[in-house]
Amino acid sequence: MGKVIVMFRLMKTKKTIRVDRESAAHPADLYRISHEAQKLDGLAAVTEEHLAFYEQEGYLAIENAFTTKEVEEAKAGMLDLILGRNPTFDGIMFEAGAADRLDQLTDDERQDAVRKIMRFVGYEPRLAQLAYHRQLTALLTRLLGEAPKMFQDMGLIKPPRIGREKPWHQDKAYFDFPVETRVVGVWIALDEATIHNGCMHVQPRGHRQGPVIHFKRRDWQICDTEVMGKPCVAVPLKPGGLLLFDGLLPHGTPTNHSRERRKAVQYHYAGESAVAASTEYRLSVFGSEGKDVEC
Ligand SMILES: O=C(O)CCC(=O)C(=O)O
Repeated sequence: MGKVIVMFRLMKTKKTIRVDRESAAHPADLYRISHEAQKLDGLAAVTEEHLAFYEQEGYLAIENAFTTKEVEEAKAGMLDLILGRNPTFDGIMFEAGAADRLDQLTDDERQDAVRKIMRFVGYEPRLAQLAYHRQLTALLTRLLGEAPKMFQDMGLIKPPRIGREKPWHQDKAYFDFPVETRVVGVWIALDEATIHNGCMHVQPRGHRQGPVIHFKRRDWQICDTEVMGKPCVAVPLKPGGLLLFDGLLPHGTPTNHSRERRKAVQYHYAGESAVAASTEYRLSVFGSEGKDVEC
């Protein structure tokens, strides 16, 4: 999410926090599903045929990519950051609805007040171990044609009932890379991600149309009318499952109206030789309203 951030100063602690601003509800049929994604079992199951599927469709879903232990450790690491156990870490963005009562929240309530966590890998080895996992690195090397360089790490939380939509977008609209530079997103479920609590939804083959102009509406996003009626694949995943997706693949997640938490982490990788482009270039490709946005 981009400049829809407000700084908020807590009275009690005098600490400045980042809060995501409220946004309107999405149209009810914006995430109407054509079908659910087929999933592989484990990172070792990926064959050349599956890589061809990724090229064609723009995504690949894999259950059991990480063990229960790895997932539990990652969740514990994320919780420590949320609960402020690392005082030097300030990459947390809270939900707007909770901003005025943050210093009164219990630990449980506090984790349900978080919208996202950013740039944590340098602070939390239990989250870094997913990003640099040996088998994942090997798979990314096959997809990128060279060793991967991770350039974005983000924890995405949809708290029960108030977890908001991330509207349809292409991740490359947020990253300053030439459009032809290969970018792979890896979205990892830490809680079970279901159709009811806001799992990923992708537009299969949508990466092949190239860049789509984005607008600042509920977020920095593709217009609803551009997406409506196009094929939509839901990608529910068990904890430890992951979705690989092309940097140009339109995707989004609906509101969490359920009682279930949905925690995920997302890492983005380019090849180690990739060279960044300018923000002016990115805006000329994806639309001029996208200055200073972050996905
Ligand atoms: O996990 C989510 O809700 C959406 C994540 C996403 O698509 C993004 O931040 O780019």
